[in-house]
Amino acid sequence: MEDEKIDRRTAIRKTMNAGLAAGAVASMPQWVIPALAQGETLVPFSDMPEDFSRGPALPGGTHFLDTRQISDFYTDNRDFYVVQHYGQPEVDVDNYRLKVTGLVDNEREFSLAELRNMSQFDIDVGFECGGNRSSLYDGLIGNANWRGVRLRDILNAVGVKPEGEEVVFFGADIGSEEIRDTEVEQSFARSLPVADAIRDVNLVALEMNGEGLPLFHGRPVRLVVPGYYGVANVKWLTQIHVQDRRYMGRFMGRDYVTLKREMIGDEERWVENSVTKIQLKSSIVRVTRMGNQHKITGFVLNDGTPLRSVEIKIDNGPWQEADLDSRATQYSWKLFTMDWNASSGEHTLVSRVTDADGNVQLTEDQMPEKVSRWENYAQFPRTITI
Ligand SMILES: Nc1nc2c(c(=O)[nH]1)N[C@H]1C(S)=C(S)[C@@H](COP(=O)(O)O)O[C@H]1N2
Ligand SMILES: [Mo]
Repeated sequence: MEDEKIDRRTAIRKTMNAGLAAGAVASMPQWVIPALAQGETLVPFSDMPEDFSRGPALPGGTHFLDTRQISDFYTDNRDFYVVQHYGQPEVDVDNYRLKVTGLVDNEREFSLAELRNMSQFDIDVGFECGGNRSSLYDGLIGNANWRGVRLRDILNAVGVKPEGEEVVFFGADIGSEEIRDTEVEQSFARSLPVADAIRDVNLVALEMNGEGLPLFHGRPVRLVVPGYYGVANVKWLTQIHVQDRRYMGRFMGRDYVTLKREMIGDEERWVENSVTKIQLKSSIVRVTRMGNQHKITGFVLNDGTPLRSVEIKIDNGPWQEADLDSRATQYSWKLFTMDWNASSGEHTLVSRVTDADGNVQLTEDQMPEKVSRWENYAQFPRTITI
């Protein structure tokens, strides 16, 4: 078991470094985003300060990726973005228990050993914070291989009662919230309707890219809900509770709530929605140069709906189809590239993604009127001087 773990870790590391490994070309997938090749340079965007750098992830802090540096399909665990709202609790791993309570046939607790002994499943999942945005050059983002127990297997092991409607996931982190004039201690928590919770891709994750979950990412256990914004992926998961009504805690009912203007029948109204499924989005993050040849790289995130195309427009030219990374899977991020014979001067580059249902990524002008900071998925034009 330990050996198997190390093998997996090495295998994932190997793919992470594939761009650097000389002899590995034959066994590589058709196309892999390489790290900077010899003689290749990063071309600075002119819409971004040159010294836009970020330090390493630090205890308690927020960390974002410098998206210009994205060069691997899997984000290194030490560089995966970090966001949390009530600090980073150190869960006692030896005495860890995942409690499952509420409208179930058998309330019970799972130790880490018990979780490890259940059937394990792994899946590539990329996500961004619901508050990711162009002023951060989309840095609150990452893509990893997650491994653990299917949430469905845990729910089946306890038996959800027919009157169970909603599954609530509580983290070990606790913060103080003021509601009107009353201070209350609340755990970070999110919920899913039972019908969404039993999707077979939802994971109670124990590992990230072949290693036990790092502290910053929820050690020892976190929820991963593929196709959803980061906020759904409850870190430091300690309790799952089934109830017969909607859960209305801060991160479902008040915060991570998008407020936008919509037509409700024939009335224009301000409407709230919880931040849940990732909206169709693409973004250009990197331009490299090798000799006279330029290459544009970007990412796509969405809710897992298959894609029809990713296109790039340069200045006022036509939309041209980009190449998708062949390692992309349904819920991973999808990196794309396009070769570009750039002329010298100032250029504007923008990407747009279209899904198989015909939804086209919106321009900033087409976005709904929105006053909240969440769900920023408009096309993002970048400027660059060649
Ligand atoms: N327990 C707990 N889980 C949490 C949070 C939190 O504050 N506490 N923040 C959420 C938010 S808003 C995001 S964007 C993701 C970030 O996950 P990461 O730090 O592993 O990238 O974790 C989610 N899970
Ligand atoms: Mo977030």
